[in-house]
Amino acid sequence: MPRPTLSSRRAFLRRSAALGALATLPGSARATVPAATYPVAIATWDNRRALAAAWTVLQGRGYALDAVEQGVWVPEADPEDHSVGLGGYPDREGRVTLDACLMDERHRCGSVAALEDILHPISVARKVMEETPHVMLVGEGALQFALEQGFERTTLLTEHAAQAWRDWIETNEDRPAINNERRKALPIEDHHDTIGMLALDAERRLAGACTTSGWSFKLRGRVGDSPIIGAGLYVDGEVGAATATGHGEEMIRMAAAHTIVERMRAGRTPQEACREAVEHLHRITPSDPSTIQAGLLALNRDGRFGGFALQPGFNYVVTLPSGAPEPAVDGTLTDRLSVPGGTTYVIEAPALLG
Ligand code: SD4
Repeated sequence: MPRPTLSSRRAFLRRSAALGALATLPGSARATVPAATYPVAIATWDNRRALAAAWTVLQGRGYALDAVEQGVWVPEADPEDHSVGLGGYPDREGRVTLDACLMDERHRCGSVAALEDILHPISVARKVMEETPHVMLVGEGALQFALEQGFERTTLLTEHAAQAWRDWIETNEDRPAINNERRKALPIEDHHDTIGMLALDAERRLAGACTTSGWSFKLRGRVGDSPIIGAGLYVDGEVGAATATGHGEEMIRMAAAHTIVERMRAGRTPQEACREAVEHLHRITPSDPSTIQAGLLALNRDGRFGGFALQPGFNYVVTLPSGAPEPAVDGTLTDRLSVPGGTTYVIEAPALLG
């Protein structure tokens, strides 16, 4: 793993010195000039290995967009992760279909939905962003584009996932449209394990990525929030970034990630913005709130972050640079790990229906 460069340590010391100087100012002046912390990376759920991969890029003073892309490669390639990429649970026809998008600090974005047979949909989304005038490609067209770009076909349905699908068919003989999710408490190990990752790099550039195999045993053709810019992910380089996990239909109907970023633009902290977005969702949803989950994360351009959920059980991971004070989190800090040049915190988000 690359070590922090001298210049990044100097930059951190400069920021710390500025903070020390502020400590001598009257309280009101201190409150108006918060010190920024960066680089920072944050991801939904306990995706610590993915975050470590992203952190390696950020530690090397790399680009936030590369960090989030390479970070989410980890669960995309992990056959034990049944919500993302290889090993993801299929739709009700037994086909693994992937949704992914990314966005940079200049409103450049790319997305794929209902993509099959490609190991890293996030990288196809990046190619859509970089190589086409479009933002989103879906289904057969997305696959054709990926193959033209040199991506190889990969079988994503593992034996475990195929068995889970066969078991599901046996226990759901009427094959209801969408009913796999638990109806009451939603434990952390529930099927909603989409990875949404946000990063702020050493140059204070923001980026985000979101990738998933979506709702297990979903109707064929169903697309969730994860590849929808503004729903599952949104980045504004001058303000902040947000991402979501949970029942995508809920995030789509309220443009969750965009809502959070706009609230940060209006002056809310990331934590306040996530809470207000969940409260708004709770107010407007036509669904029974006890049957749905929304887990929201935000990161602003100062490196401040927050997370909030509708139901208890949503956790997330964040890595801050060495020397940054331990974050005062709204929620429960459940674990703390040293990583090269930083510390990763595992946080259980507060929930509206706690
Ligand atoms: C979706 N939001 O497809 C995704 C699912 C999810 O963890 O978050 N899974 O609706």
